[in-house]
Amino acid sequence: MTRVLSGIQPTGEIHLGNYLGALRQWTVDQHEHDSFYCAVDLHAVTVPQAPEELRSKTLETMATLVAVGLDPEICTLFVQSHVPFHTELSWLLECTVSFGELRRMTQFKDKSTKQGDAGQEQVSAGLFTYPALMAADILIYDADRVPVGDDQRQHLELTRDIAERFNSRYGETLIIPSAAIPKVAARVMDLQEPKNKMSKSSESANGTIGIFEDPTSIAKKFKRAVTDSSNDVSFDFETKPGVSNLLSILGAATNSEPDKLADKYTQYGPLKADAADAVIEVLTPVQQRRSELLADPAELDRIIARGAEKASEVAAVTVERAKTAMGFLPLK
Ligand code: ATP
Ligand code: LTN
Repeated sequence: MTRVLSGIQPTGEIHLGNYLGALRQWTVDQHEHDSFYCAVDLHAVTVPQAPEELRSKTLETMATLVAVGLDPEICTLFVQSHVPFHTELSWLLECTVSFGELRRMTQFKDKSTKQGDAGQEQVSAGLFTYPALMAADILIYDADRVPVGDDQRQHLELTRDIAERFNSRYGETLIIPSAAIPKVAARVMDLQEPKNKMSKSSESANGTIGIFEDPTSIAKKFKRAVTDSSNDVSFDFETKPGVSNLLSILGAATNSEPDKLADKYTQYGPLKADAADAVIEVLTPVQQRRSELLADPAELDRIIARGAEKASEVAAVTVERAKTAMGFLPLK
């Protein structure tokens, strides 16, 4: 059976981009493949996090994963730091990937440049080696398929390169994974700055739709969404990024093709209203489920503990295999 692994950072508010680009694919995959999904708290601390906030966000993220429809009886849901084998494999992979490869990662370039010239020297070494830990997350479960949004394409390519290099140095040990990127809404853009991706760490509150936002606020944000100068409705991200983003969101929420939807509209107003309605319809049941879940914290604790146990059983075996291949002395 195909193995699936993916992760989400327990930081900020989970937004519509996370949902349409990643989480929705996870809920489908769980029924077709042996699936592992985690809150990647070790990735979150590559930038400073307040301890209390990290704890509460990690719990909330796990509640959200269940609320979007991931069933802990069908897939394995866990918190990354509960499975310490990830960091062990990560070190082996840090010694397999090169400095030059890590330096070329656009996510590192973007996040370190955001700190400004003086700040760049101060970014954590963890932010730089982040892709080796991500490769470990994937390779440790022998994952064949990794459902992610388009922004993770480059990290997936690097994961494949790392695995291939490891195998050619030490013999066939790791499975080479593929990225599974959705056809529609793989990169949901900010509603206010449609040239930037909707992001948890964005400062544009009006451009980001939280998946637990109330319907009135969602409708207001769509109404105010930045569109483009000419008035026609067509699907072309180059020349009409704002309108194309709305068409993609509507397409993803209603399972239709954005370019065909464009033919139905002659004005921006009705397109904005329909996109808002479709998003509210998709998110309402998710919002209801999360409220029920947060009312029963013991159940969530049980899910998290069971997930750590199931994930550790698989991860322990892969780390041993990798260590043996590299020549580490077995403990007898
Ligand atoms: P940040 O921007 O602060 O790094 P993020 O919003 O990218 O955070 P992550 O936890 O890093 O959130 O991503 C979780 C998943 O959501 C990943 O698979 C990622 O590719 C996907 N994703 C994130 N943003 C978008 C987006 N705007 N459109 C589609 N998919 C997205
Ligand atoms: N780097 C990803 C989060 C992430 C991930 C993973 C995704 C960490 N480990 C393993 C898929 C598989 C991000 O920033 N969205």
